[in-house]
Amino acid sequence: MHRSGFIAVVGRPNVGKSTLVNALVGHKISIVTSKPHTTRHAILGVLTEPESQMVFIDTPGMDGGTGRMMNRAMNKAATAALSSADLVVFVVEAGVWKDKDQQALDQITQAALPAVLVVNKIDRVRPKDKLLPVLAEHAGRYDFAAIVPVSALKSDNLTSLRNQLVSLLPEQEAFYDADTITNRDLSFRAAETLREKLMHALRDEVPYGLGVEISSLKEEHDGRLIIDATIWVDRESHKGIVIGKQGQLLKEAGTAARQELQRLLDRRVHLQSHVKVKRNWSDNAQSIRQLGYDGEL
Ligand SMILES: Nc1nc2c(ncn2[C@@H]2O[C@H](COP(=O)(O)OP(=O)(O)OP(=O)(O)O)[C@@H](O)[C@H]2O)c(=O)[nH]1
Ligand SMILES: [Mg+2]
Repeated sequence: MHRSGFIAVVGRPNVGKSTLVNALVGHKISIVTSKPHTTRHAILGVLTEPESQMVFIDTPGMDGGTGRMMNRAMNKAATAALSSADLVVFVVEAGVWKDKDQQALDQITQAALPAVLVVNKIDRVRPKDKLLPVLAEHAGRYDFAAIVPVSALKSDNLTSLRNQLVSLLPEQEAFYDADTITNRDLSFRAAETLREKLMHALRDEVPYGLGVEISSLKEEHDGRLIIDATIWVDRESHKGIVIGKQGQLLKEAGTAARQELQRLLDRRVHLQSHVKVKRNWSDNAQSIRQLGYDGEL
């Protein structure tokens, strides 16, 4: 008996969806930062086991989708993931319930899909018996197939979650080869890795106005990857901030990205990046497509 299917991982921004997908798949599929609105695309993470294949769809945090075109596209990507899923993993933070959690749940309710509620970040709950009333309260919110407390960060209770998810998938063949872990190519992963390091280093509104485009990616005969990245900022004043004093910030983020890509891809990487002002790119359909959007805008 073989089970497989698509599992949409949804929830409001910053609850730990990407951390969870990475931990379940056992590879870094999606970037993670402490800031909300980190994930901007639907990204597949595939976990293949002898008797199952779980295809997780990591999604941008749902927040109602108003504002700039980029933000609307992010919300559409999350909604679209629901329409192609067999099962939903709805992620919330232990002890927190915000309007945006309710809005995300409203979308799941509309889609009428089987859903597992994952109560994440339980490592922050002390003493542990504080969790019980929290879980009981969630049970009344939807007819969840299961409610599973976890810590994605500490990999706590993930085996139990994985087993419960598999049991809820249809009996069918695998969709992907056993060695496929994501649907995203090298360019996308390189751009995302650099964006993660920049987001870590930057504060205030600067991280949200960043776009990273890979202008060229070449493989040398010796296996080395030569990557050219263009970092978009949407304001002139942000350019200097991204570059940093004597180019320090950009240099450090670039080095961190290069080192991580080398580890991830197990090959030498040469990464060069420069910053370009592209006013209002996040409200421009062509620019958003250039960053890898293939869905409806
Ligand atoms: N303490 C704790 N922190 C966690 C846990 N899971 C995720 N985090 C942290 O929560 C923050 C957000 O994590 P992400 O995985 O980027 O969250 P997300 O839901 O994908 O966020 P968006 O992509 O912005 O919607 C990061 O600082 C993570 O380290 C957890 O189990 N415990
Ligand atoms: Mg994310």
